Amino acid sequence: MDLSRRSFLASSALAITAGTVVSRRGIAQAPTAPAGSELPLLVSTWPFGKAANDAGLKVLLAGGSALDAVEQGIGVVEADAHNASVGLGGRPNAAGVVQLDACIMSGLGHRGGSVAALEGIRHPISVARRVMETTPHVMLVGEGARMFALEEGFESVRTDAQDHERHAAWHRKRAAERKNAPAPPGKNHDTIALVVLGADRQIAGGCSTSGLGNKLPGRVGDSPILGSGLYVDNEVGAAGATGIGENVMRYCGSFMVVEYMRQGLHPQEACIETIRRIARQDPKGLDLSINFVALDKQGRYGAAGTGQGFPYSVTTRLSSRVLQSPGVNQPAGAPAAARP
Ligand code: SD4
Repeated sequence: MDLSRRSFLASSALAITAGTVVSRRGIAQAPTAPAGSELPLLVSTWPFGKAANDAGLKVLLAGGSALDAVEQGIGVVEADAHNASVGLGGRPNAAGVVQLDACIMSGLGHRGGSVAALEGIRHPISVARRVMETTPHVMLVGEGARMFALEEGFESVRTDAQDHERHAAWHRKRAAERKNAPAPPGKNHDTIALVVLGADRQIAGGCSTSGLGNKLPGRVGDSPILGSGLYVDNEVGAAGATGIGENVMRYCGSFMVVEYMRQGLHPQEACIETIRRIARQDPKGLDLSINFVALDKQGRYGAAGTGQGFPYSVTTRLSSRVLQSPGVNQPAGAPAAARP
């Protein structure tokens, strides 16, 4: 850690928001750990993560594993036709095709599986689990991932005729763009990253997204990359990311959060310190649009995002809530803003 714990806390300049406890000294305090009796603990990105948490909790209470909870919880969000950033209802790429990224990790055995740029399959998280459990590989991409899914019995939900028309439209658009400036990637992008600590203290996590809207065909973000969009370490904890993948994957963001927890930081402090470290080095500073959630083996949890932070969902045996993360909105070392 390049900042001592004390100087880190003293120099933290955080947006103080609902769900963040504020001490008398005005310093944002990390959420307290649920007591052991409140386990399992499920933490996920965004308010729509709550539906995943609630489904995952049911799986765990019925005797399922943390890994089952991750797969089935994320499956609920992937199946939600109204979700415009996860699953087949998600945002298409610049060619008008929805290409999905997902990964899953099991702390038990330190196993991982991943798929990227997968087309026409409803549950990429389940395909990722199948890659992990039935192949000697970790990651399959594009047409190979799709062929694997079909061989494994996943239903195809795309039509070649639709794809052909979309590609033709894309070529027409590209030709027009070459004369003008290329279209920027879409701004609207929200990924489900879900990390789970079972009552048996086993940890698992998963991540699923349609990625940035209007991305170039074949672009892969952070979400299916182990260590970037998700990382699970059964000795320490787990972390997941959402936001602009390019700003996470250049730094192995989720791995970094877990490593800060390994050094003793609370999950929330680990998320904050990761963002601050990236911002110190990155030419964009804090203009990164990145967010992390994390939990540790002791059942503590937290989250942080750039700017004003972001909403995330926390579920235990006793409650299921949407909280607001602190926002890291000033570079390290800047004078603290006036606090309430
Ligand atoms: C990506 N990280 O593909 C994903 C998108 C996302 O919130 O998380 N948006 O870059």
